[in-house]
This record gives sequence, structure tokens and C-alpha cells, in this order.
Amino acid sequence: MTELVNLTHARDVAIVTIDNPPVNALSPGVPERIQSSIDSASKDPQVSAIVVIGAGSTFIAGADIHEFGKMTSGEKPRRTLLPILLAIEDSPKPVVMAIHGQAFGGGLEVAMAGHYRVLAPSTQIGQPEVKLGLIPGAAGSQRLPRLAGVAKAVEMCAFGEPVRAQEALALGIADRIIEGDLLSGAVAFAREVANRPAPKTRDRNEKLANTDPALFTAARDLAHKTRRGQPAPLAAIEAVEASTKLSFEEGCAFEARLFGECLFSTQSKALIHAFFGERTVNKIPDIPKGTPVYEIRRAAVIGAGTMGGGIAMNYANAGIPVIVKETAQDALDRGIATIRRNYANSVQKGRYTQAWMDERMALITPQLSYDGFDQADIIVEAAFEGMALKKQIFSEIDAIAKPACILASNTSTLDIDEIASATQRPQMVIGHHFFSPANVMRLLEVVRGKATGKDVIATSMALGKRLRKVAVFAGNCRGFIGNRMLGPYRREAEFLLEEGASVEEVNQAIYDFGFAMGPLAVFDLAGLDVGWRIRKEFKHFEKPGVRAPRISDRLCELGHFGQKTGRGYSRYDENRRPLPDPETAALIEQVAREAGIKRRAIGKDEIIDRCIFALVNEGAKLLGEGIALRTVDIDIVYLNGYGFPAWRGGPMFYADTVGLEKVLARIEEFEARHGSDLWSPAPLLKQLANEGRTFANYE
Ligand code: T1G
Repeated sequence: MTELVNLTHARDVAIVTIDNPPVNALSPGVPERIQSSIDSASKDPQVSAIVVIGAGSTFIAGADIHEFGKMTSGEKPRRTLLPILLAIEDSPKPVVMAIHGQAFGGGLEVAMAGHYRVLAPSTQIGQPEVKLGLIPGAAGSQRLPRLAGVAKAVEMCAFGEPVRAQEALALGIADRIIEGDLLSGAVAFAREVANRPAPKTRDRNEKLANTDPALFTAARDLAHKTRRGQPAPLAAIEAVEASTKLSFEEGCAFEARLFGECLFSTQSKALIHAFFGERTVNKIPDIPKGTPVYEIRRAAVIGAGTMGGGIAMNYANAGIPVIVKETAQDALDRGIATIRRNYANSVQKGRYTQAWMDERMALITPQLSYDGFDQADIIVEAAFEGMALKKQIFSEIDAIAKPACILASNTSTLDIDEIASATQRPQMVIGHHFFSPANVMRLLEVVRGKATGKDVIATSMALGKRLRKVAVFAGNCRGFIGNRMLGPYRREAEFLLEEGASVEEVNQAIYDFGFAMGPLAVFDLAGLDVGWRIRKEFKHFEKPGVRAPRISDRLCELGHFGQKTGRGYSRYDENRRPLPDPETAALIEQVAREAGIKRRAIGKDEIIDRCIFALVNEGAKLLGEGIALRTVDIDIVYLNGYGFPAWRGGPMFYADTVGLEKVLARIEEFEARHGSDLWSPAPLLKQLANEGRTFANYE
């Protein structure tokens, strides 16, 4: 077993190397070994200074997040790094932290306990704990304001975004940027400071003085606005504020108390579930590591519409040349103009440079023919959602594409096997379901057909990462994971309207639950006509005599497609702000009358339970059928594709927090009232609830 921390020497400079792959997390034994290494170096008369550095790709990615679950379950006592960091800070010899890759969370806290910090140019440092529903727990909220100033410390701790090396230097967190070899640069720096008094961060109070309390109020307002429903950002602001009012020791004790409250919160468990979930979904049991993958050097996209354009941008952003094919010049021009506008907006917002934009645009080749498609390593079809058209396109590209070319469809609902049947190479056909806007939304559903090859799946999952997407594997069924679950969710939102809730009540309830937008507002944004066309395509699947939502169809028959027509469930003003629409309300009453439904007052809890448990129940069916591999896959789909609040962990994680017995009882109540065609509990949900188990331990 490799040593977690090694102590070596470069003549008079001791080098403490942290070696805990993959990211040098502060797992049990690591902080202790760092301290003991510094202790023995401090006592060594030959040693004039100490350098601490990380082996591998990073300095320290923070505390070992795996340990938190053990602490909150009582399996392990809570550990604190505070005394170890004080000991490092009290080292009689200067300690230089040599940082590359990331110094995140506990990693930055270790770095700030050192006397100096030297950074490689591409380094990122940060306190991202709030993204895990936590706050710094090892004096980060006390040492960071002393180095970076209070305002920046509040921003970094409350919102969790990292800063780059140059900014860290400008802020005073870093003492030097080392170009070239970091270790030798750090050793040279250590020799420079060896005979100087080592500055202890905890004693550097000058940046705490005269802090304007208004900055805490402003930060709280911003947290309420942008981190709605999440206590951790507010706790982080409180902790940094304490640094301006209390002594260092009192501030650390105050931080530790707030940290403890966050650690044992459901929100933190949900966000940690999401953190590991994003890493777990990449692993597919029957696609072992080492499965051969195809190299993707050139791509081609069919369709320059909303989806096609966004997909092409993903490839260009990853540096992959991409052809975009359309059938008509005006459609092609419109598509390319949208791409250009999207990039120009990002340049205007300072996210990218004009040069970067020009490079991206140069990678995109718009055309009306299949020229060059025979060179593509992947072809992504993003045409109209109709089976006949997709099969025609697949038979055409099957005839042109080279044998090792992957043929992917961006269909959001259609049968991958039927699409593949239009080709001679079904093993190369796969679903790549992007989410609108495709250049922004992180989710990519990778859908396996019966014949899809393991190499094609492995390539798709790796490509997902390269396109900076969270790729989730899904089996082939109508709507795959996300849209299949969205069906019952939308159904219930509409039924609640028929039964008495207003559009505003339904949207508000789900908004208050934590979604960025209520369901009806989302459908108005996406365009009601999209779902309408799909429902027509699947009309033959409707079960006669089973109640179906009618309002959206009626609105579409009136040409009210949502925001794009200024009217849908709501009416929209010139700034696209939603307003109650009395005519829609009248239409809803008419639909209810026609269906013989007596409308009643409906409370928020019922709205939430019917919409969310509809997701949960369908999710449990998907799990039982093996369409979704794991519970967490469903959660990651909903967090990254449907705006489910991350701090609730996803529909399945949320169901576990409610308790599956309660969820089942509520669903059985709905079944009794609305019938089993709509609400028959998923067999898996019944089984787990009856066995007192959870989705989390169902694997
Ligand atoms: N603890 C445990 N495992 C970790 C980890 C961590 N901190 N960070 C990453 N891993 C695992 C990850 O699950 C994956 O495992 C592998 O490492 C590679 O990660 C006291 C309370 C550093 C930017 O929030 O943001 O410190 O899937 O796929 O894309 O105040 O990992 O291979 O089995 O993400 O190159 C604060 C979390 C903790 C940073 C690298 N720190 N990590 O990204 O690789 S709380 C964080 C990241 C804390 C203190 C507090 C990223 C990364 P597997 P990866 P990557």
C-alpha cells in the first residue's frame, strides 16, 4: 500500500508530498500524516523550510466526501481538521504550499494554514462546500477573509465558485505564480523565505477592519434570490461575518457549529447524493472499463433547428469539426444565425473571447448536401420528431457513412430499434437525447437499442464527458427515462386544473417546492405544440375510456402554443412575464364541465404530491423494467434535464426522505380516487415499502 503522504528532501528544504489518488482527498490518515511530516521536518536542524505539494493531477480536492455519510449515520465520530491546521500554522519553519490542479474546500483550508502559497498558472482554488449543502468546516470562513478580504470571502464561501491563479494572486491568497516546474519553483521560493518570520494567516486581521455590514445584507439578498430554499449559503455568510466580529478561535467555534447543522441536514445528504450520482452514472455494469471506443475526430449533424444548432455547438466547443446539414437555405441560414447569436451573447457577457468564438464558428460547416458525411466518425440526426422522416434519414446516412461511423438519433420519444431497422448496421445505432437548449443543458440520455454495440455505448458515454455533458444510460422505451416520467407529471398538472386548481396555483406550488419553474410554465416555454405533435404521433397508444388531459390540446387547437405565441396556459406580456389568462380559465372550466368534473379547492400539498409522486411512481416502474440502471440515474436525469431542485436530491431520493410507506399510502389514495389505470402503484415501490426498504438500498 502506497504511503498517503511522503516526506523527502531537496537539500535543506523538506518536501511533503500528498499521494492519495485520485484527487488527494483528506481521507483518514492524510491530514495526520501531513502534520507529522511537517512536525518531523520542523525538528530537523538541516531543514530551513518546508514545501507541501500534491502528487498526481491536483493539490487537494477537499475533505473526503465519502466520510460525511459515515459521520451522519453514526458509523464514525465527527472529525475536525482544526487542531492539525493550527499545528501546521505554528510550525517554526516556513511552510510553502505548492498548489496545482485544485485546492478546494479542506484543500484550500490546508493551504491557508501554510505561511505561503505558490500556484501553477492553471490552478483553481475555492470553497465549494455550499454545493454539497455544507460550509467550510476547517476555518475556511475565518482564514479566507483574512487573505482575500471579506467581500471576496463571502462570495467564494456563499456561492462556491472557484477563482483562478491570477485572481488568487491579485486577492492576496497566493504569493507567487510559478511558471514551469512547480516543485523546483516552490523549493526556490522556500529558500527565499526561509529566514523570514513566517506570517500566520490567523493573525492577519488587517483586511477584517471596517467591514461594511451592507455587504452581508447584499449577499443574503443574492442568496435568497439565486439559492432559494437553501440554508447553507446563508450559513456561510453568517460564518464569514463572524470573522469580522469574533476572535479567530471564537469564529472557528461558531463556524463548526454551523457546519454541524449543515452536515446533518437532508439538503446536504441530497447534494452529496447528486455529487456522487454524477460520477456513478458514468459506470455501466455490463460495459467494463477498457471496452474499445471509437475515436471521434469529425462529426455531422442533420438539422439546424433549435436542437441541431445546439448540438453542433457542443461539438465545436469540444474542438471537434462539425458539418450541419439542412434541407433548405433559409432554414440553414436561420440555424447558423442562431448559433452565431448564442456565441455573441456569451462573448458579450465576457464568458468567452471573440477569438474563441471565431475558432468555434470556423469548426462549423453549414451545407445542404451530404458531402463529407463519409468522413464523419459520428452523425447525429436532429430532425423533426416523426418516425417516417427519421427512418428515411437513417437509410440515407447508412448508405453514405463509413463502417465505423456511429449513427445517433436525438429523438426524445421514438423507438430506437425501429429507427435502426432502417439501416444495415443496427449495432452502430444509438440514441443521443440532448435537452433544449442543447448547448446549455448538461443532460444527455444515451439510449441503447437491442443491437447497439458495447463499443458504441462506451464511446457515447466517453463522448458525453468530452462534450461536458452528464451522460445517463437509458433503455429503449417510449420517452426513455426523462420524458417517460414527464408524461404522468404533465397529466397530473393538467388534471389538477380540471379539478379546480388555477394555473397560477399549480405553478406556484411546484415553484415553492424548489423547481425553477412550475410545470405549466415550463410547457409554455418549451411550446405546447411540441407535445401536441408527439401525442398525435402516439394517439394509437391511448387506452380507450381512460381519462386523458385535454386542456393543452384545446389550447393548441386555438393556436395558443405558449410563450412563442404570447398565450398558452398563461398570457405573456412583452417581457415574456406570465399573466393569468381569464380565457384559459374559462376553457378549463368548460373542459371540466364536458368531462363532468365538479371543481373544488385544491391545496398546495395535494398539488405537490400528485405531481412529484407521479414522477416517483413512474420512476419505480422504469427501475423495475431495467430501463434505468439505478435509482440515482433517474435522479441525475431529473436534476440535469428537468430542473428538479438539486437540494432535494431528485424524485427518488426525495421519496426516500418522505418514506416509501407514506408515498405508497398516498399513491393508493390517489388510485382509489382516480383509478388504477392512472395510479396503480409500481410493483417495486410496493415491494420496497412493504419490506421497509428504500430506493437508495435497492440495487
Ligand atoms: N472526496 C472523495 N472523493 C472525491 C472527492 C472528494 N472531495 N473529489 C472527487 N472525488 C472522487 C470522485 O467521486 C471520483 O471518483 C474521482 O474522485 C474523480 O473525481 C472540511 C467540508 C476535484 C474538480 O467539493 O469538484 O472539504 O467516480 O470525476 O472531473 O471544509 O472531483 O472515480 O470513483 O470529479 O477531474 C469540498 C469535489 C469537499 C470538490 C476533479 N470539495 N470534487 O474533477 O474528477 S467538502 C469539493 C470536485 C470540504 C472542508 C469541507 C472534482 C474535482 P470515482 P471527478 P474531475
